[in-house]
Amino acid sequence: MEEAMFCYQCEQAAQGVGCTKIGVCGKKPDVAALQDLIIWGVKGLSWWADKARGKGAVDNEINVLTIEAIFHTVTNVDFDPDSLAKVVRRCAEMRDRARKMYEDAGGSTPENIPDAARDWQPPGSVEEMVAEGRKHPVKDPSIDPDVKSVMELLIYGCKGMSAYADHVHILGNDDDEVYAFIHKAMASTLDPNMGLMDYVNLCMECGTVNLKCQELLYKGHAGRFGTPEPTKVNTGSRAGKAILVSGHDLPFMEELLKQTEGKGINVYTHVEMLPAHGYPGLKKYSHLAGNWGGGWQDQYKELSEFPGAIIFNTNCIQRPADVYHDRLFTWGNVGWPGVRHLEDWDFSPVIEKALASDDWTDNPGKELLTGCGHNAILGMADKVIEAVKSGDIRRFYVIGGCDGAKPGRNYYTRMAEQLPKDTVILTLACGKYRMNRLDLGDIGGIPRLLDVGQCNDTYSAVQVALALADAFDCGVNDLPLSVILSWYEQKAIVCLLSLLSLGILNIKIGPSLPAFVTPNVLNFLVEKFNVAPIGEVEDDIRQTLGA
Ligand code: SF4
Ligand code: SF3
Repeated sequence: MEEAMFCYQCEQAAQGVGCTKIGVCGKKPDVAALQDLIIWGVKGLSWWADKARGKGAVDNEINVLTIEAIFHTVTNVDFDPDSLAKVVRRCAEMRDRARKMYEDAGGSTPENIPDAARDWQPPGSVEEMVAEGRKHPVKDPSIDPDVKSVMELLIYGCKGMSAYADHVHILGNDDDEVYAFIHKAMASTLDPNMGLMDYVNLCMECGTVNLKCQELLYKGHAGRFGTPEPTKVNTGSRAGKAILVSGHDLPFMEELLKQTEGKGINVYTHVEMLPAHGYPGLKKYSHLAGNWGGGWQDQYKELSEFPGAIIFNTNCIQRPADVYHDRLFTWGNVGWPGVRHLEDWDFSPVIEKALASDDWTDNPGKELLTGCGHNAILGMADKVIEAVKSGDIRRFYVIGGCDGAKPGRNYYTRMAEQLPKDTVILTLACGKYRMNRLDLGDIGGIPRLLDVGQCNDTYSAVQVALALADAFDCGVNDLPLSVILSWYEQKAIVCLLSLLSLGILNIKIGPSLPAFVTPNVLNFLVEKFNVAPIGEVEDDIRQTLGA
């Protein structure tokens, strides 16, 4: 029977192979086809943009559309066919513009223009566009499976990096190096002469450029909101009107805090917005009231308990419950059919909805610690180094990444609970919700659980590792440090590529391995980087402690 769709880009891929009827994430076949068409369109426009850049011609509108278009295809971002159809049209427009830019810069008509880069125009209706998208599926039996596997790894790395690049762009901190790489990488997937090792090398470069992108983001945030500092965040509620913000975008949070100031509305963070509380320029707003809920996969229940307006500025959105559907908004690249989308920076519809919604009650909850980025950790470097030398700290664990619905993800909670008391855990991204309510205590005043920040703060965790390696005059792989990742979507993939590009060995990945990685590619990763799937908690603790 013909498959209605095929997608295997995230950890939830059905049966560990791929979603073929409907996405486990809720993605329907029409949305899958439109996202495939967007990726095809991006490949085509990147082909010309890459050539034009070779002639010294760059266009920021093309750059920005590229990353936005790709971001629309990241897991749990855009489920709205109308919104995706608009992106398809923009891709075709920008492809023509990139071609013209190349020709205006003196480029001659190349031979063998790939189909994706030709002057294909999107049909008028969404249905016709869906039919067109089905002609450009992810599966391509004409490509060797191992080559295809690494090619998809590269595309998913670009997806993750595009999400970060979008935040960088919103902050106004863009750098052409990031756009140039994404154009080069996406164009390379149209080149029949590319071999396995060419894509492997591009994957490593993707990891390197992503660290640069995350550095731009870190510096952009710190420049605008100050350096994050350790901050306790309440997980309960305050009396009054309420808005809940989900996603990752911090300038969005600042603007919302400004627009809600003095209106009797408390603003709460959800999932990856938690680290917002650690930035001086955001926590100064007294109505930034607290953090609500656990991992994104629990939103159906937890958002149902939230009385006010709710807005998603990036992933991870899921099918909304009826009880909050009319109080839900999306912004930026996020979309859900029938949910009101805000195009710009005027948040008055959300504010009006919050004011018209029920009040919340005063009910203080447990406190979580966030804001422990490299500046905070290195601020106590002497203490940390002394604790390592004296044996009070035996080992550091980076345990983080994406959260998700699989029952096996309780591995990360049990790991945090069972690690010996002379170990310190650095956590980041939404995977932290598997452990951030545990009381793990401290070692001589150093908290045993340090929340480094959002997934993009992989950059910050890397700075800690590099500084420790420097202090102990050794390589990162010689440090008493283990990295245990949880993955779900494509941002985790690019973070993994960044760690591999630094030569970090022995990373453990769970809860399951990517469906798009073939056995041969997995063998390669094992041989070169000793990457391994997570095992039993007790065995993994014993093994990492060398006990
Ligand atoms: Fe399936 Fe994940 Fe693709 Fe959604 S994003 S369709 S869950 S593989
Ligand atoms: Fe989480 Fe969706 Fe990946 Fe920024 S919010 S990490 S899964």
